[in-house]
Amino acid sequence: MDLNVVSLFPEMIRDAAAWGVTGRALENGAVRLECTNPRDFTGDVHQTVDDRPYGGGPGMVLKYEPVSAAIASAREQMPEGSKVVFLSPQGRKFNQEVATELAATPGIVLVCGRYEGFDERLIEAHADDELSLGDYVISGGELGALVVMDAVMRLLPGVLGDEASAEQDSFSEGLLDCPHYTRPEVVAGRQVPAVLLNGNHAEIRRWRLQQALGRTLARRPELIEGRELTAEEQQLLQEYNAAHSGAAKE
Ligand code: 9D3
Repeated sequence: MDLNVVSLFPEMIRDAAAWGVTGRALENGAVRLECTNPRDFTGDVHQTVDDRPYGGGPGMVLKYEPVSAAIASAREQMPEGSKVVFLSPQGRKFNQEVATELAATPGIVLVCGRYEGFDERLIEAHADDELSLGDYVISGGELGALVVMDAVMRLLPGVLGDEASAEQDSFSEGLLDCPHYTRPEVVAGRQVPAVLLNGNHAEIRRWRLQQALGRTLARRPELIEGRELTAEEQQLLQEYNAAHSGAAKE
């Protein structure tokens, strides 16, 4: 896959993407990453990329010409069928389903805002999609682009090992994770749940599914409501609720 990030802070993108799973995807060639800086597409000595908003008010707005020229330049280097995606608080909420859609495209141009935002005509002229991370304020689109890049790259063939790709197909899809433990067996007076030590893998699977269901219903009920439960899952949830009626800490 080809990624091109249009940003006034390309180092932020390159530096963050160099780590972990995304760094490995770039190293092994599964993904090509370019950054395009609108400042390189200005014509004045001051390399002006922003200006005051028409109608007045606080803050500055990203100018049409340099950002449009940066997007056009990025597009030219991208394969046919690539998408131009703006990051902005007005976008549709990014989630795993959107990540899956984007992972099926040959390339993405991610356009990052700064200041108060883009001249609206940039979005009209260029945007195939506009994405937000969620309902909170951050200072620009770069962290949004990095989140989208990470979530999408994880879905590409050959980016994760077998272990993690198997996980994506597992029973727990769409649920919160079960609790995890590692050595030592007792720490700060707290025991690892006995079921995880007994080597009965059928029982361990049931316990993990039960924990995932119970925690999801308690913390994110909307994830359970949009889901058909099997008879086993319903029984596990009833058992869990009977055992956890009340106390958060124990
Ligand atoms: C405090 C400024 N706000 C006035 C109502 C508007 C505003 C403008 C620009 C708020 C944030 C930003 C910069 N944010 C992004 O570019 C951004 C973002 C976000 O703020 N929240 C969630 N997802 C995203 S993706 C890009």
